[in-house]
Amino acid sequence: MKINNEESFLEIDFARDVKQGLSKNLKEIPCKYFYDQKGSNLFDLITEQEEYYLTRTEKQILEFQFSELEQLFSQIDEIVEFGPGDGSKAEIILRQFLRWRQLGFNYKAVDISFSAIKTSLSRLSKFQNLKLSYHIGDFSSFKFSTNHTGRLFLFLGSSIGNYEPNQAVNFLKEISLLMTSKDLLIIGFDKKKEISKLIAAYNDLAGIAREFNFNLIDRMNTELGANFVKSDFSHFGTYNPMIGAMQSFLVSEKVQKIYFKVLNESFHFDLGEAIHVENSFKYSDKDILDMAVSAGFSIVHNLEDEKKMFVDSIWKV
Ligand code: AVJ
Repeated sequence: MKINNEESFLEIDFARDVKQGLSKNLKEIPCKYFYDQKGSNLFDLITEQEEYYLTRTEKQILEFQFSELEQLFSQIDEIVEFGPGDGSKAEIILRQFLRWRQLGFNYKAVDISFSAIKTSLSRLSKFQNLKLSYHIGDFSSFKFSTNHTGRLFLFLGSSIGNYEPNQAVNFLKEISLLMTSKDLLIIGFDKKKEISKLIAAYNDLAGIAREFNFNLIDRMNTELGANFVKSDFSHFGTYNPMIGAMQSFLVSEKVQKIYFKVLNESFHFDLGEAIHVENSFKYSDKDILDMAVSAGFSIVHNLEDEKKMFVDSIWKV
């Protein structure tokens, strides 16, 4: 496997961000810290749970609705994917591209998680005419170069849902400024739907979502020398209809102090006090249109499943 690493650097500081987040009145830790090797594997496991309909639904959309779009994608010779996960969605798209024409493509994976980059690129290394590269960092630290025509940006899985709406618009604006009329963006949105379906997706019976959240505790214990006892915290995943987002929390089950060796600092937790660890925003058709317009895009085409659970929206500048 030939992989060019042009510009990878890590612009993340777990210790600094945990210290800042736990010092707040309402404690929080940025959700990007879920994704170390173990967290990335746990996320892949979440996507296989019956209750977590998102990934399965999006793959069906890509598998069955992409084939009519040959004309639309005829210019594309480079794909940049934010958050490739295990690479299986890129694989579906690339197979379709290669059915249309046997050109050499470039594919670049951008992710916070080196583990996700390795998994996705090794999956895609079976494609012979594909030049692979990657960039490690959070999406906002990715520096775009403009010297390409016919680029397809992929931002699938409703990863956009982790951003506050105005942050999401800012990030998408940055992408739009670097796109030409020959470029396209495919962005995945999880739709607003029956609340019980949403709650179930983030509270699977096998407890994988819970384990995924608790991996943050493991990371703080091992990397920051914290003394969390996992049984003294619980996982709480709930839907907030006022903002239209699933929200995940780690909740302290008792009054306690947690000491962090690396920070040489303790943080007090009251009984029932929470650390907010994730938002996963959900979208109506109007939310999607508004976001596209605010970020300087227009919608070319919406691909959706029959039950309208999920949308892959194709945008141009
Ligand atoms: C990877 C951000 C799309 O929000 O649904 C899954 C992450 N968190 N279960 C999501 C996640 C808990 C996921 N995204």
